[in-house]
Amino acid sequence: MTSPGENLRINPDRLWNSIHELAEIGPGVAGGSNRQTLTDDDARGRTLFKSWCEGAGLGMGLDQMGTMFARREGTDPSLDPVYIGSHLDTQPTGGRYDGVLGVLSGLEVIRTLNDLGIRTRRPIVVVNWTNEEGARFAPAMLASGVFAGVHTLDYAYGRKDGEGKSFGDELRRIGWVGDEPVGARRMHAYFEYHIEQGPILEAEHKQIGVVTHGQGLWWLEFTLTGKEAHTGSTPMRMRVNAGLAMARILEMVQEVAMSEQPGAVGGVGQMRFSPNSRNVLPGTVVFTVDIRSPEQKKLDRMRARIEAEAPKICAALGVGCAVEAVGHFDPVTFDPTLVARVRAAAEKLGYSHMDIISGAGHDACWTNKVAPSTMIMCPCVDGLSHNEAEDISKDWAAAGADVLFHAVVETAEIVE
Ligand code: HGY
Ligand code: MN
Ligand code: MN
Repeated sequence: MTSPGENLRINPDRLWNSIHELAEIGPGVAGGSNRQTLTDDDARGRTLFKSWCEGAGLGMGLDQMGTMFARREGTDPSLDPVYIGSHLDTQPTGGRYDGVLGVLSGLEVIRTLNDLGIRTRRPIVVVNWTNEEGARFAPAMLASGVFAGVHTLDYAYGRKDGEGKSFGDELRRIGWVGDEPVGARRMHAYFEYHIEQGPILEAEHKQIGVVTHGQGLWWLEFTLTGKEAHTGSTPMRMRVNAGLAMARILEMVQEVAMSEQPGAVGGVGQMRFSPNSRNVLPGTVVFTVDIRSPEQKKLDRMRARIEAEAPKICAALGVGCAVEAVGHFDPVTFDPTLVARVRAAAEKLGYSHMDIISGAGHDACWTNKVAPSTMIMCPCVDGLSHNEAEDISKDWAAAGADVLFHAVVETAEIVE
């Protein structure tokens, strides 16, 4: 298999400029991004990405979940393509690089191949997966989950946001529903390049993360039922306090995660009080517990303990307790052959690297169920992500994109 010469590199300025041009669409309030899935800003970002892909000579496919597939032909169109993907949707207070770096680095690989006039046997496809974040519509990685056969299309279309709008209606509203059946495509290999979203690579002074595994995850949505009452005139002994129950459950989740160290995390990022009035004890409290571990046994043990303890906490306060798993994937082992190819590319290019486990979930966690998949990571400043202050350097961005270029082109097989 011919490898691209080690002198071949992507164009860092073009990649960097594309990232920051896209960041103008759906800007946050503090320099980051708020381009939530299926919003008008998401639609505008899709349109810009499509225009760039067409400018690079790519044909655009669109499936029924709105996932975008930009294809560069190979010399043998009968061969299964090599895919490069990630996501363009962001958190409400997200950074400029989460997801975007991977999709636009995929486009940069194509642009560089075009510049160099390199042809590959296999087609190469760049993917923008719909709703990776799961911020507006749970669960995360929804479109790649349907693609991998984990969720049905009906389930996905029925997911609702905090205002009761459904995924299907919103996808139709922004005009990005495709005809292509979801999951019909066959992938020879899938690569995802992403910021680490954690502190390890920066602390270890490594430019490249060779991702061997991904943490598993449970999202447990609790609905606690208390009694709405006046916060001033209701005696403490008469209260049915769902807010207090939530606080005690959060404390218990912290204790469960700490008891499983190292290699376990647990916390809550979202909660809703109803009626959410400052002088009314909540009748209902809804919140999602997010627990993760690279070890299946730890992950399952944490879930079991939390689901056993929470009802006891609620019962002691007379609070009703219901729980629903609204997101899950098992710990992931990425394809060893592709992992080795990423590591070899980093070595060939002279970039410092280390093996790493992905702390965050990614679409690669689902594609890994249907095709050989792996990931590449670059450091991020202070390990910060899902925060508008998320930051990386251009050099970090470019190094990972170079490794992506070499690993993908080698897998797609250069035609002399
Ligand atoms: O939740 C995650 O790990 C990803 O950011 N969707
Ligand atoms: Mn992401
Ligand atoms: Mn994210």
